[in-house]
Amino acid sequence: MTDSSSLVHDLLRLEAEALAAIAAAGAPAALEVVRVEYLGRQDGKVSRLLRHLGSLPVEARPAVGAEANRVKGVLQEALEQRASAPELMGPEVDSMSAADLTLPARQPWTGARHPVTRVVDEVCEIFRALGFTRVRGPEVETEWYNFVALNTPLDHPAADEQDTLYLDEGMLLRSHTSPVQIRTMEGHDPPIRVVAPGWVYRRDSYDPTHTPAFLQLEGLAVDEGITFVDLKATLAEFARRFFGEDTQIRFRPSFFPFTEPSAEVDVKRIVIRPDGARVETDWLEVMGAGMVDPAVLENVGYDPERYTGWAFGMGTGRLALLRHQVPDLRLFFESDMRFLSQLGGDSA
Ligand code: 2NM
Repeated sequence: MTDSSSLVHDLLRLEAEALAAIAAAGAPAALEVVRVEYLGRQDGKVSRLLRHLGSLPVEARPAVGAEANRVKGVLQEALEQRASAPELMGPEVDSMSAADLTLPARQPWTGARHPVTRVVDEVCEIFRALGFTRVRGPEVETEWYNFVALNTPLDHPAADEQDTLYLDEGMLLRSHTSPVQIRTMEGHDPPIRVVAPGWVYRRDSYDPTHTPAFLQLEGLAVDEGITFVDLKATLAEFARRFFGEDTQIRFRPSFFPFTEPSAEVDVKRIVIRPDGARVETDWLEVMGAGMVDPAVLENVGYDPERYTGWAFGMGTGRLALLRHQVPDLRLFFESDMRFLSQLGGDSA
């Protein structure tokens, strides 16, 4: 039969031995070896010693068990303390203490408006200064608002299922923001001066110059005595404010069902090259425009003998491409911060 005092004596000897081994461990791996040697569940020295507990008289067991638990607690505590000793914390700590605390702090993350959103806001701001109100309308539309009211018969190619995304029951995803102009004219008498930015949808490819959804921006002015001269002067002023004072515009004849006459509008810009040289760009197409067809005015209940108007429409992603000299519209959809942050921008 084992004697309880000799068991306690052995425990105290193990405790002292283990504490010395812990203090001597010079690396995390060495410390782990010490832990397993003394506190290992199966084969640790403390566990092995306690196997003799069963051969003690029953009344002697609690005191020895309590002493064993105390020793385990002391060793556990000593292991943890040693593990956090600076010389055991590894090379990360060494390089941290060598960190250059005079380096500037990292910039905290700040959000910013998307480059295309910035273009939309800028264009709206230019037109606001010229007396135009920003308006919006639904993205799910009827054939009437998207086509028929705009003098576009449903057998016109634009209304084809090849080009337009149809929903159930005669509803569709608007293919331009012109329905907003129709709704505005229905709800208000002239004078009208509005810009309508918003998402529009087409059955289109996804490539450098096309995306099946894009942020379009259309403008409309209707009043007594409005002429093509007002259209040219307004768009020329817009181009100068958006692209720069030296920007020129030109009109080329075109066709839209809702305007007559109609034009494509090109801009020619002066860009300053990195070496400081001022160079002219080619003529670049930026929008379509024209005098609102009298049939459209009639469809919203205006008297086309009394009122005339003009309208224009542009893809704002294309404007953002020109502004930042980016070659591919898809970059604006792919939310790659490495790209977006290169285009600068404010926090908003
Ligand atoms: C364009 C080009 C030309 C346009 C016409 C109208 C409305 F409603 F007044 F008839 N809204 N937008 C228009 C005219 C749009 O986009 C290329």
